[in-house]
Amino acid sequence: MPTPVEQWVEECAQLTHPKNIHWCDGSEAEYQSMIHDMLETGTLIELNQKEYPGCYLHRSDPTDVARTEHLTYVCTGERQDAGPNNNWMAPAEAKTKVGALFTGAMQGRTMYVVPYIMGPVASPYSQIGVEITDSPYVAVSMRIMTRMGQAALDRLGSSDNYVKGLHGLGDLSPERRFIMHFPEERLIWSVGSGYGGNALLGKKCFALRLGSYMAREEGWLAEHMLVVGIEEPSGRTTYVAAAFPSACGKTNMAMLVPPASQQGYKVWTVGEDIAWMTPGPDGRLWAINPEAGFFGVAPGSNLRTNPNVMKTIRQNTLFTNVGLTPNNTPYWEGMDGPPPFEALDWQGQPWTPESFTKVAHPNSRFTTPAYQCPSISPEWENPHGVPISAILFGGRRANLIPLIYQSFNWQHGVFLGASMASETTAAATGAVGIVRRDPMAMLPFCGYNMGDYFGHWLRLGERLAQPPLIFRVNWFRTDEAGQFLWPGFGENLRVLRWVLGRVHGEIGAAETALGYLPHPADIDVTGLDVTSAALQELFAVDRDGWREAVAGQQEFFKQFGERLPRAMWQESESLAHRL
Ligand code: O2Y
Ligand code: MN
Repeated sequence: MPTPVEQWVEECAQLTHPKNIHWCDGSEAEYQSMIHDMLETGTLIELNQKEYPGCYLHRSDPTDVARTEHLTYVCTGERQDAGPNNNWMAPAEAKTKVGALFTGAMQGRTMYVVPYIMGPVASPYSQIGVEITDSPYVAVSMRIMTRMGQAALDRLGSSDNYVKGLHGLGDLSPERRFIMHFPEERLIWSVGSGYGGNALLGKKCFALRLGSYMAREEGWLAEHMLVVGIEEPSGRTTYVAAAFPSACGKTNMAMLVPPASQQGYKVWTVGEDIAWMTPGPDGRLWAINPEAGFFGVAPGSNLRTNPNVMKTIRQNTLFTNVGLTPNNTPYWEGMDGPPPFEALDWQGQPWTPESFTKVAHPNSRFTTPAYQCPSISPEWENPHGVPISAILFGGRRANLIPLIYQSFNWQHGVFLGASMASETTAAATGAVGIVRRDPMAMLPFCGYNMGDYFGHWLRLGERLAQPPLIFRVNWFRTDEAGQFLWPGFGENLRVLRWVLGRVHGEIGAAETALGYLPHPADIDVTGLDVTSAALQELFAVDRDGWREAVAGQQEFFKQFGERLPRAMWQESESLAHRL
């Protein structure tokens, strides 16, 4: 009698007609054999094994270089359940449309069956997925990013409780590319892309879109958040989760290196992109990192911005769409040292520093095992997770939003997350400085109506006897000349110390219209080039600017109609009243 997963694999094979089927066991021998095959076909290029042992370069199709939100759908029975935050298609229509693209699509190719666990192998909070793919690059990437192979099959046994993901490269044409989520069936169909979030289905598709849907049904949170443990000189470690949209320094904060002035502090990385958080029996919120690797953006990474990541990626790493030096080492804009005199760009074309093109694609990536990170937390695989004492909601805002402030309570904190917005950077969109609403950094990743999502956050808070404190942060305030008012990077630890002081009831605050703001004297700026005038500005409340902002927030909220919890509207009204 076939198990449910064997039955589903057979159905997918009937649809896609692969030449053969390979069930991945996740072993080192299997990984090496797949790497060997990809070197033969040119899918991978071997990098300098002396300098980058176990590292390879992959070049994707030039039209397939990033997640494609306009081709990403949530296919619920009712359109309203996907909400205005998602593209929607009726499940039957989606199955017909995309089923046609899968029909016979794996002819002459190997179908890889990739069983995987999201979360530590033995954690009660972990979940199982199976991705079927015709891309060996996706299969080996999944081995880095998840706990992949036999352990997942052993845990699954004959159960039907897993997320199904069918992925096919198709012809890689954006015209025939679709990333479809069927949350009511715990099913993902992705065709026409071999890149990142579109193809590594455990990451954004499962851990966030389906994850958020499952989390609402089951009473937990699937969030686009890093998690760090901050150890103080006393030895006390406090865990903090933080949500930031793209290009706000999330990876850098997850691997923050305390500057020399902050001796005795240590930041431990639990996760750098996604957190699954569940109320524990003790009334605290417990977080696991569902991933086992980092799929980080390469350009801008260097020993100054993120020394930990630079050490992590020196071995066993797949690089995608970076440049290649004559010494067969990876190269990207912003890497340490002078640029090479000549190189190959991300498409394999000759490049010199005089070229007017980029050597690496702005969204070029490294896929690297988390355990290699020098700052990885000793608790990162604790099956019970880590207890979260504070949640930060951040964004990139040149004006208005103070460096940090604390919400009055959980409900007000949910409002701070729901009203989050961030300015775009050139790397992300080509347009600079446009304010985009991105509640809790989840706009592209919430797998259901965001009005209901805010309601789920509110209800979950009621179950927490010791809820985390919630803060809003903004490392990116500038003066009239466009100069940053705050140095950022490792110096952000000085701001995080205020968070720790609040968590442990050791530091005061000023009650303002926005929330609790630090007394400027409570932020240690010793040795920094931050004047007291700059500090005043970082904590000023621009009442006119805020009145305008509230009107913008309310416009955004209105699109959720009846699905918006009344409490969110009341919070915006209360803020308007206080201003
Ligand atoms: O473009 C992609 O496919 C990757 S996007 C990504 C990758 C790692 C972590 N976060 C993100 C994101 O868009 O938030
Ligand atoms: Mn992300």
